[in-house]
Amino acid sequence: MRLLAAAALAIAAPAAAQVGAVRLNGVGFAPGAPKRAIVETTATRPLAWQVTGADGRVLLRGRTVPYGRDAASGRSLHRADFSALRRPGNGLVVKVGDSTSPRFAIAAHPYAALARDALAYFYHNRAGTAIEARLVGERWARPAAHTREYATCVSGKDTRSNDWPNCGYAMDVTGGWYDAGDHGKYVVNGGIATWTLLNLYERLPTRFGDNSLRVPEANNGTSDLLDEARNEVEFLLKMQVPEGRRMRLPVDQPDASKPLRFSEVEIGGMAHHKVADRNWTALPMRPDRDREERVLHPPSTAATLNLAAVAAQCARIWRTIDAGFARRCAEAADRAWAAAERNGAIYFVSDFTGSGNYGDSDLTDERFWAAAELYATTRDARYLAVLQGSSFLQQSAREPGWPSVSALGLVSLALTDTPLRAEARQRIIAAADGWTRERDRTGFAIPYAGTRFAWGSNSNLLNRAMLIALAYDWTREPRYRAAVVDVMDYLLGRNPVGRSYVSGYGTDPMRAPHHRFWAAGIDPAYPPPPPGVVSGGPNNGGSRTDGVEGMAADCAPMACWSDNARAFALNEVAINWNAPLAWVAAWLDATEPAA
Ligand code: 9MR
Repeated sequence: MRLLAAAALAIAAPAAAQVGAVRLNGVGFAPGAPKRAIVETTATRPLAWQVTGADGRVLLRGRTVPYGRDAASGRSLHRADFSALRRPGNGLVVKVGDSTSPRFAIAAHPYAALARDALAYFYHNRAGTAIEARLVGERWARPAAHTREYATCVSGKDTRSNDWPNCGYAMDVTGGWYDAGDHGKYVVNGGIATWTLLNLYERLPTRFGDNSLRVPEANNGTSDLLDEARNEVEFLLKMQVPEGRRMRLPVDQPDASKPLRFSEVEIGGMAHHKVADRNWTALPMRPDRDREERVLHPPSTAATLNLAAVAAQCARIWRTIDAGFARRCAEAADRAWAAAERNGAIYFVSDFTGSGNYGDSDLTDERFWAAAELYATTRDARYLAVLQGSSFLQQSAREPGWPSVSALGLVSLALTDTPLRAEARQRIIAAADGWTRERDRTGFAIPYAGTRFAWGSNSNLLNRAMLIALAYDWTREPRYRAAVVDVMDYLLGRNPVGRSYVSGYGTDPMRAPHHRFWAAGIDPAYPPPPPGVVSGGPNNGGSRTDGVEGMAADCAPMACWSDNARAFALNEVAINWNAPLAWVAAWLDATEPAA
């Protein structure tokens, strides 16, 4: 006992070599928010820290709390908690021994600008329309691209030698957003990204009103956030197959590696999985210079259920804003749901080159999500029956992501006035509890305790943060809001790489994303990324990251990242990643605690 107490009391004056980097959020902190730095050090006893102002004056002192070795980052760590410092200031630093953190600020509303910039991502990436200098500035302006996108189905042998028939028609699928660094437009990823923006509107309906964002629709009397989201909803609606069409497709064959058997299916009401270039285009590539043929890929049940879900959400939101559009969405949702019930197992199993795959062999969560949106919008008992029989209502919410969307349905049930509201909230709160407990088991204090950093790992954290934020809304438990701040702290510099993953914000921000137009990292004639764009983040998924310049071959899981424009598996940007960044930044801004 006595020994322990003595050790806890001793504050070592650290030898210089003992203390490595001091990591923190380089944007800074709201006055009333929790404020933490992570110190890389093998010291076993607490170390003295101090926060100093721009003039060198010491504003607060304390001692670190040793954490020990952290598996994900491969570092030994301490934490310094300076939450007690509330007075606004700029140019502050945390010092531990001879190590000094990057500069940061304490100021009200540190996330206001980031939320707007993160939303600007979507206008920048619109297809089919010119990106205007008056809205984005000269360097990011570009001519309209893919302006008359009439596409027919890709046919013939794919890379696995399955022979795909043509669908026999062409459709106008102009518009929407490009997915990511590539110019593909994928319904499943468009689905989750649009849902996230629309959900942000449902959570904060007055936050991004008319004239709040830099979009061409400003001054039309409608929320700019809705204007932006509608651009993609219109595209998703265009991807729906007209009634009466038939096509030969593989039915109930989720295993893409096996040779496929085709049979004739009535596909009216389904959604095509994607439209994209026939071949991968070069990097860089301003989109209007793309000369590849644009091809539709076959309809899939996954895309159809995504369309049903988002169109149902659209019908509910636009009911009082644009009744005609809301009706169009409602009809599309009905038709998509009916088509998915008829064709419940048309998996996306073709494998043509030129675009990402977005295949998914488990569609139970997509069906749950679509039923939840339709129920939240219509209160029709047939959707209730689907929901009540579903395991997703019986277990903690799962981390949302493009292949795993059940939580999106839970959120919509939790935010609308239905008999399932209380139950849905409980499932989200249970998940938030689990993730905040994970947070307590990690050296960098993030709500993910694993050592597998998947493709787009930053978006997984943001999606967790979004659900944890909702748990805070319903409980007002400070630890939930603190965990959301932790995710932003991590993204903006409090990580073992010591960089911010968001362009233009935080500590030494990301500069060279994998993006065909924001390609200054490859060709200086192209622009750098605009501010507010989040990198996919660390990915320790084996061969995908081998040989990436600037990254150690033996990188610790959380450090497998490089600011490298060719490293698409870890430094790409994407609509479904920037959407939760915007959501979380806007939410933090709107729920700022009193100083
Ligand atoms: O985000 C997707 C990730 O979950 C997958 O593991 C990866 C490989 O299939 O694909 C990612 O999505 C990419 C898509 O296929 C094409 N456009 C860029 C997307 C982001 O990298």
